[in-house]
Amino acid sequence: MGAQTDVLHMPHDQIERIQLEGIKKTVVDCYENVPFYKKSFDEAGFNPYAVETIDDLKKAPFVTKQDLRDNYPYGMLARPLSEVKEIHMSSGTTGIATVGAYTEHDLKFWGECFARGIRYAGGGPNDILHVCYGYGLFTGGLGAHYGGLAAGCTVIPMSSGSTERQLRVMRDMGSTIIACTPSYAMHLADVAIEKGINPAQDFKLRAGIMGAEPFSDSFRAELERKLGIKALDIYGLTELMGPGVAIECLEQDGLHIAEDHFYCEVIDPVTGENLPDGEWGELVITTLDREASPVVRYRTRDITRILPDTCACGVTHRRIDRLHGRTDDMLVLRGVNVFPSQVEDVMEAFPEVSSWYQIELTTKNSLDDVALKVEINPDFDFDNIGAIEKLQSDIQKRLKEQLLIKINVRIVEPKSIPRSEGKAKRVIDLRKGIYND
Ligand code: DLL
Repeated sequence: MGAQTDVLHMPHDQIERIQLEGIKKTVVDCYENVPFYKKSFDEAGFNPYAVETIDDLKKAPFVTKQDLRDNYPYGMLARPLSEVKEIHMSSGTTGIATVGAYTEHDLKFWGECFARGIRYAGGGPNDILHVCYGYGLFTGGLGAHYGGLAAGCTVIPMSSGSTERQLRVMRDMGSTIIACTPSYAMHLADVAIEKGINPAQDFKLRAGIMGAEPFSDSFRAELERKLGIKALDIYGLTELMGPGVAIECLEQDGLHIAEDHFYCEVIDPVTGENLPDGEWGELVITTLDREASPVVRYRTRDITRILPDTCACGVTHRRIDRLHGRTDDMLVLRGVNVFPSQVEDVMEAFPEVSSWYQIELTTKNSLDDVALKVEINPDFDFDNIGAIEKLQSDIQKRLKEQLLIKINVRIVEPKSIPRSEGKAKRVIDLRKGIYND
């Protein structure tokens, strides 16, 4: 067993000891080196030198994305710039970026965390990792790249886009593991099939490390079938580290948190109270050994739960459930709360439609108007107007029954919803005149 393997299988009380040490170090580091934390800890009456148990962390105030934005560009750094070797950024709808900075140590453990996903998939030096996450400020491309190197793979740094070239390289080079967003993977599979290729047979792919956006179980099953792979879900975010904060193993029963680097809590998003394991709420994360961008109790807005049982694979690190969406993805439509994933769940019951959909929100007579465009499956006849109309009304009825709101359903032709090379745009909110991302 190598050092990485040991860490993954160590008894949980040993992991907790590492976590307590990491928490103690991080809160003091933040207090002493980041003026924002000095102020916020003092205001909340939180004494970083008095942390004696993991539970003491719960006395620390939360940090939000807005706090990070307010301190753009370098205000949250805990190390001098001379020690920062790489910077990533994400920009949300407001355009103000959040910054994730990395020292050499931070980059090293990032790669090791992503590499765990490759190892969970049974991968290693004999694998060819085809990275088609975007390279650049987005953390997907380089995170997967460092992971591939750390796992000893041969890495093909494709970045996203140029779909036909991706397919050619994948076939010629014999890529075995693919790393990209699930929606782009589906697009790759569909284009391949259209060109008469059967990726499950003609390619050597056997695993995918996919994340950056939510994808339903049925979407995953379709992807696995079309590409002939096991698709493992990977979670991460620019503010914390990029991909690798938590990753699924082959059990596909929740994502193992890299618990030697991150401490996770789940809170009630409204009251901020901690929730017991097993209950759904907002994920809050504290870094344990991040040097350049340490974060204490970061409110991710991502909705999940900590799975209470242990995993059959033998890895002892606790797991979060697959993400259902974000608190800010929640649509409030005529007073009813709806997540796009709930709409997706309803559609799973209709084999006539594909996984490609888009929700469009507009305002009509001062009221929210919700339209759902969903592509017909290429196997079904789009020209049979009677059948299409019946299908539209059946889906509409089911949505009304299950979500209690009226959604105007329109079945559209295959490939009429724009494909994305990165994260899919599932919701277009014309009420605000901007794209939701
Ligand atoms: O999406 C990092 C990443 C790259 C993760 C590649 C996985 C693979 P951001 O662009 O900062 O970073 O977006 C972070 O994306 O807060 C979640 O809302 C969402 N997200 C990330 N991974 C998943 C996932 C990257 N596996 C935001 N399932 C997060 C669902 C995910 N949502």
